[in-house]
Amino acid sequence: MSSTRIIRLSSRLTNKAANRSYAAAAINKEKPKDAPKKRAESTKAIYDSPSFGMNMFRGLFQSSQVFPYPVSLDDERRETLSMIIGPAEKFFEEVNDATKNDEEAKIPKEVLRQFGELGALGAVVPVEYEGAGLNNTQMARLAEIVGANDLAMGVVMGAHQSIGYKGILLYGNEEQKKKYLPDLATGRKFAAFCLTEPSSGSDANSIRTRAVKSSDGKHYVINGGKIWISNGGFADVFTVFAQTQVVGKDGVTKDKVSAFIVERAYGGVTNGPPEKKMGIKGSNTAEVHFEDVKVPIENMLGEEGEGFKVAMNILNNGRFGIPAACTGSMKHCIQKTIEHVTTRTQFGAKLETYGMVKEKIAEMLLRHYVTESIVYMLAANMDKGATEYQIEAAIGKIVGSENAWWVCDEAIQLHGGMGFMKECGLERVLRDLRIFRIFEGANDVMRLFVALTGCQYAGMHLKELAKKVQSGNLKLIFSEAQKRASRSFGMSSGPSMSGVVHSALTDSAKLASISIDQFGAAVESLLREHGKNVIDQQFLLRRIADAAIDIYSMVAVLSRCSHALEQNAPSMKHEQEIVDVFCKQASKRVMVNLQALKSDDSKKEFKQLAAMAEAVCKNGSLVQQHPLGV
Ligand code: MYA
Repeated sequence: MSSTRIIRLSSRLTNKAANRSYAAAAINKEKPKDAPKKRAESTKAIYDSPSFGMNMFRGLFQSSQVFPYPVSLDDERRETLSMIIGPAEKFFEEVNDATKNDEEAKIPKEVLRQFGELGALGAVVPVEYEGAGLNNTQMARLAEIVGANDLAMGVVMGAHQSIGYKGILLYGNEEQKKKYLPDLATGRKFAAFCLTEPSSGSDANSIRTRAVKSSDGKHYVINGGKIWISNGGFADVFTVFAQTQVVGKDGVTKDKVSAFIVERAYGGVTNGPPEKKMGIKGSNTAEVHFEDVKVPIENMLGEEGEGFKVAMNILNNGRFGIPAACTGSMKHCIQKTIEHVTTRTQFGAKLETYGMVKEKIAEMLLRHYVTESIVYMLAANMDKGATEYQIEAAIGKIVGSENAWWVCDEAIQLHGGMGFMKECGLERVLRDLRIFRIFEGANDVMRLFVALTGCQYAGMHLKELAKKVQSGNLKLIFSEAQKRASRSFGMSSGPSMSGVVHSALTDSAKLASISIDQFGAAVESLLREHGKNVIDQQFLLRRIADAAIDIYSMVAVLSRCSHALEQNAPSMKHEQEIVDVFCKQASKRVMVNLQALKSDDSKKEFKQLAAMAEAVCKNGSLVQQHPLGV
């Protein structure tokens, strides 16, 4: 995280003037549709987020976005979706050849054209701009099909619409939408998202590409280079982020990122050759260079100097596509595994009969169920107008990409030698999946983002609590003292989920409740112990993030399974078993992670780990002597 973030965060955690809303509210400028009431008693009101993810950092169970399980499909949308699923699956069976795309490292134009005819390149673009008019839930289902068949195609699709022209949808004015969306939504033109630079990967704010306003004020001149741009070799329209000189309220001129719509046709836009990659080879990845590119002033996207927030919000908004595609990919791997273990005989019995095989298959099912539950919860919340889902989207990205990697890896393992052969098809999926833990926000950085965003929010509320306690609010003092006392005597059962979770899941819900409560307490003591320095405690932040991921996952599956039980779904018993086991496992992991935050043993271990890493970095290579001495 950048030093500006450290300063900002520390001031929020410690300064008197720290009472302000956080990221998403600031990004969206207008009050979010789901914004809850501000606290009346405070003059500088603290913001109460509607997000479950934010509130778990306070040990609270904010249920509005998670219970009942949100589904955003009316009859009409359900029907449209079933009309899309068939042709999309047929397209992958009959038109697209994922193996050939991988071998030839390209997807033929004609195949992309036919993909566009399905509406898949303008999925969430309103019909008035020639898009398919799907909502995020429908789009997620489509992404699932794409992910099950060809992740490289998913990347072309995602780079084009989830991020490439998403800025025009989210921030474009009417003129910009009318001018660009119809061609992009139909695939007559392609888009790319140009953020990353040689010196700026995870640290997205540090880009060097520069846009200078012309003296007549009619255009900007852009110079700079971007790397690893998906669709960069053939895109016609680029969302480009560049530093601009902005005069602040204090009259001081500063570099701030702005976003622009840039057409290749302007001239001065060139690209490098396609990158040679480990996976997603069918997709095109290339450098894109901008040399004295004259961009009309009306092509600025959003406000001048607000480009970083534009970029972050595009990424937040598009992120659910990753777990959606990964869900499909996992389904494909599980399907292949089932076919294999039910037909392959070894040591005189079918593989499916062995305990170790059963355990691996069951784990695959848990990971798939969790990811799928998060994807559709997230997509439905976005459809319902939620604007605060950045923690949930980051968690979805981490969970989807890591679970899919694990599932595919174990699918290969269960296939034995066959899995390692090209012919089986799983090695391509594994190669394709590897990048999903890296791009659109590396999972390590996403973990820090989850932990710090949540801590920042909890920190603001803690400060307010302290103020109220100091002012002698007796009722509050009493209830807080009671809460802390029952926690310290191990008597707290956490926020109740009864009434929202189905009664058949009561035991699992209790585990989730206790986890939320203990998590809130752990975040509080972490903030009290480290204050602003929590930002430097990455060993601890990682464990906070992992606990947060498990807690959100538990709540997502509890909600989905409650929905299935209420509907008397034929699969409800099976789902209940998944949830029972998952919550047992996840809550144990939460406790282990929280324990590690405070135990002296862990502190010692973290110090040792840091020392080891520092030693090899200082040495420039491994430190230990070879066992043979030569
Ligand atoms: S595209 C490139 C992807 N790159 C990244 O994702 C970059 C990752 N880095 C970051 O996200 C940021 O730099 C981090 C913060 C998080 C590290 N939501 O001082 P700050 C606010 C809302 O912390 P930094 C690619 O890979 C923050 O609160 N707000 O900033 C293509 C603060 O607000 P305020 C956020 O330390 C792959 C301000 O911004 C967020 O510099 C192709 C400054 O924050 C956020 N997330 O960095 C994929 N972050 O000023 C193809 C920060 O109000 C698609 N803030 O205090 C594949 C899809 C496949 C399937 C699809 C099928 C359809």
